[in-house]
Amino acid sequence: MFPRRRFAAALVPLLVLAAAGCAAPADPPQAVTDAPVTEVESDSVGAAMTTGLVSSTFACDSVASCSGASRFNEALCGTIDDPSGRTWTIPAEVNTSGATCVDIYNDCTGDGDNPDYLAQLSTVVVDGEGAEITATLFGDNFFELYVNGQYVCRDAIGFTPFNSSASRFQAAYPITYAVRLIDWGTHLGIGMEYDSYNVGDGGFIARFSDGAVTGADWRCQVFYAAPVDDVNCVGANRDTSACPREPECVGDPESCSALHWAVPDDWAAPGFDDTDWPAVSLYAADDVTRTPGYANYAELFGEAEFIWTKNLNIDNQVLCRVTIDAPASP
Ligand SMILES: [Ca+2]
Ligand SMILES: [Ca+2]
Repeated sequence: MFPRRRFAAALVPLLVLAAAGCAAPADPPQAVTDAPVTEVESDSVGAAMTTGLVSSTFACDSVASCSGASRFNEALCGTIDDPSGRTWTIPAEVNTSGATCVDIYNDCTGDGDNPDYLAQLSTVVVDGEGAEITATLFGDNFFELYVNGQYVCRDAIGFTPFNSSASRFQAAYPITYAVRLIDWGTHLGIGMEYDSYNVGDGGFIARFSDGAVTGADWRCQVFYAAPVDDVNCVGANRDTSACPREPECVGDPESCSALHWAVPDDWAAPGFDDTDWPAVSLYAADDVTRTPGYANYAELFGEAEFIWTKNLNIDNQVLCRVTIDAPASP
């Protein structure tokens, strides 16, 4: 590490002086005090850390207001630099221009229940010789769906209100599903939401018409976690479950920190090696949401279960994957 070499070099004159029987200078060598700031990075955790709010914000969702009466929170993004100078996009580098999925329920830019959603689906061709599959999806707050490495669609509402979605695509087995999941926030960079600075929770559920569902065979990994006081709460393989849901910094929220891990370019590709990602954690629906976007359509999700990492609260950008070898039902 460069700073360590600088420190070691700075010790050499001291050792020479001591060997010669001379008194060491009263002031520490300048090379120590002007050493560059080290990256706030732990070898064991592998995260970059930032503290406080993003330095700038921008709209990263096409929805700027609701026509309906539901409480609206715009999905904004922002950027923040870590001490090494690397810029991170909060809450994630989402696909801001890709097609949105079809509404099942949307009381913001829609009328609520959309009984015609099946007729409104068009097929995204991922593999021309593949099976045609319809997906039912709900994310708290946001998802992007990739099938065999190809972007298919994204959640139409990034933050709130809560909505539910459908998609249809043609894909060949084995099929790799990859989803980018975000628990959005109001106070970008410190992982909290609303005027109350609540530490919100995430959750995602999906069912596919070939019988595949979100469940125990998926893997999920975190890439943005906040709020935290200290990186040392993070265990092996980015396990943040020992980090307190409300760290001490929530008393002075803008002093809270966030942890960032770089997203691999090929994270959604079928060939990406996710064997090091943790097994998914499953959550009861009541632990995630009771909003009508899910609750009124729970039967559409069949045996699917809500998934996330081990920490539903502070893990705010989560990527999940599964590969389905064959249809689960005829
Ligand atoms: Ca949403
Ligand atoms: Ca959260």
